[in-house]
Amino acid sequence: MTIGRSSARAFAVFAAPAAFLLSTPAFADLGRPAPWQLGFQEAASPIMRQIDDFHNFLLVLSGLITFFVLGLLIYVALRFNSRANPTPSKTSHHTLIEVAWSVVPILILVVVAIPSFRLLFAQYDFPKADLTVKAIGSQWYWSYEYPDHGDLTFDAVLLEDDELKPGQPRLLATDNDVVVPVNRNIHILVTATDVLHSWAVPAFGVKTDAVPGRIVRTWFRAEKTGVYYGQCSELCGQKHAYMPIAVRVVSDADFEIWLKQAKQDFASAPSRRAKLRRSAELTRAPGHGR
Ligand SMILES: [Cu+2]
Repeated sequence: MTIGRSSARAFAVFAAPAAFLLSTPAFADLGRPAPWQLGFQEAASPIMRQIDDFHNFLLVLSGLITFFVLGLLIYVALRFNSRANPTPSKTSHHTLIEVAWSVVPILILVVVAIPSFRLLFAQYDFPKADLTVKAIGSQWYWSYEYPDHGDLTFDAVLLEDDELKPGQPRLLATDNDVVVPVNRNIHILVTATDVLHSWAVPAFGVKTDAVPGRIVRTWFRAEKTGVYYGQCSELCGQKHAYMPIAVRVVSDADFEIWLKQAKQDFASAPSRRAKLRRSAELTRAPGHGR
């Protein structure tokens, strides 16, 4: 009776956090982290959904293995301690058990490997691009080019606290968002001008290193409109934490409107890159710092 009640309590202690981990945070806004979030951000692309499923599958599998081993340990401790079992058996080999404990882990690894490789191949199975965007990492901002649309190019720089509009998250919002159409295959060509950076947006399941002198490709298809935030995810220096990524997913019609406006705006606006470079030169001028 007491054993039944305590094991039920033990199950509740382990099952409750597991259920919480498995559930997507209902209180989170799409495309951004939430306070006290434990799991991933809500998936907004088919690949991220696959990553979620694989992660949950592994969580359940490793949970079952853990509870099985825990159960064995408890059973052995209770059943075969010196009081319960004063004259131990002298058995030292058991062929069937030895084969079983070699073969079962191999089977478990095969069961893990199959969906793992399926996911890996899906991530590198590029569907035909509807739009290509080039993301260029620099210390400490991202520049974007839209090679399908002439020489459209702009920089995306972190918004300071006093520049934030209501609803914009601190340390994630940028002055210019990367705008892409919803339900389209977007290829992102990622590179860098100075050191290693990494272009990552968790809700899309995308993270790709930006390597100077090399172009690495990744892709996503956003399934819902909204703004999705990410950060540079390769330690790139002093202000690594201050070069966020903001992707605004809009309808096809809104994308066309943005495109027309962006071509005008970014043709005439002074390059933020030039401005930043000038301010960097100022801080290096004699009399400043060292
Ligand atoms: Cu960086």
